[in-house]
Amino acid sequence: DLVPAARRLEAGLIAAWLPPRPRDAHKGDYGHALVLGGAPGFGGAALLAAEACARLGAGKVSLATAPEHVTASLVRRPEVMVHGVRGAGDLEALPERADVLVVGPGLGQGSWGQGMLQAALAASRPLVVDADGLNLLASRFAGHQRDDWILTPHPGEAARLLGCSAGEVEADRPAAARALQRRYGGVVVLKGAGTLIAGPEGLAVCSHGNPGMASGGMGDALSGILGALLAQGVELETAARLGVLVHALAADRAAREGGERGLLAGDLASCARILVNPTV
Ligand code: NPW
Ligand code: AMP
Ligand code: MG
Repeated sequence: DLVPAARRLEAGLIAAWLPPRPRDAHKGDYGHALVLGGAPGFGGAALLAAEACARLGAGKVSLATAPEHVTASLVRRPEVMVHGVRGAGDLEALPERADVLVVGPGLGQGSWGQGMLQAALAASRPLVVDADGLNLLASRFAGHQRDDWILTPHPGEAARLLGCSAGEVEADRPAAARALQRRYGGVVVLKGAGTLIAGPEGLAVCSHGNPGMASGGMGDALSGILGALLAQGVELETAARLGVLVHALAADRAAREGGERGLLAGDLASCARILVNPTV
């Protein structure tokens, strides 16, 4: 057992952790998630997050991204409400109108990304913080601690958040995950083979997933999945555990269909959808 005392995440947990959908449900019952990201050059990251979020059952999904990404995003995913924002001022009340915010995929660390993160932090909504959102929490936005966020660092981001090297993170992943959770609060997902989830209830480990996931955009899809589960009212730590499990099992399903090599983040959402509909 590589990680003693950690809860192992297995497929049987999915059905138990998903809220049922009553016959008379409407989209307002499943929350409104807002994805903030996609600085110039990184539009795909935010779109992958928004798409995964929609596929995992959020009632409504909005995307706030750089104006140059609006047309392409709408062509790919017309179900998403896409807002082109030149800066945080263009957001107006969008963050407050959402139930959950996903901030970071393709955010960049320049003034655009900083303004978006500032607005997200100020909105008093549960957050999923990933990618450049984490890099900013490790630099210009240092010192934040919250109990209503999920942070999703890969080992490189974890190292920045802890002020150590990625090698040190990898040398004792459970210790790094626990240290991140103590320092930043909320729930921390330390990604990579054998993803760890550290939260108030302790440590969980996911040994599913495969090396096909070592490709650009995979983490961005995870952040959208987590946002969708929070939007549907799943409790923070359960959402983190469930989202990691569904993301990894979706990648395993996609790899069985087409192989690991060349697996794309965009392939995950349709497989993840099947997993959150256990009767299909
Ligand atoms: P190395 O060099 O491999 O040894 P960054 P990013 C390390 C966006 N994207 N184990 C790695 O180490 C993201 O959303 C946009 C050990 C390197 O030092 C972000 O906003 C896409 N080390 C932005 O790009 C698709 C590991 O971390 C560093 C590790 C930058 O994100 C791609 C690399 O991390 C991308 O998602 C591991 N398992 N994993 C799009 N289509 O728009 C990573 N490292 O510098 O934070 O860069 O992760 O690419
Ligand atoms: P990111 O680096 O942010 O794009 O995130 C990559 C995602 O793919 C994370 O969820 C990782 O846990 C997952 N991943 C990457 N490589 C592997 C691997 N070899 N085995 C299992 N999962 C992986
Ligand atoms: Mg990433």
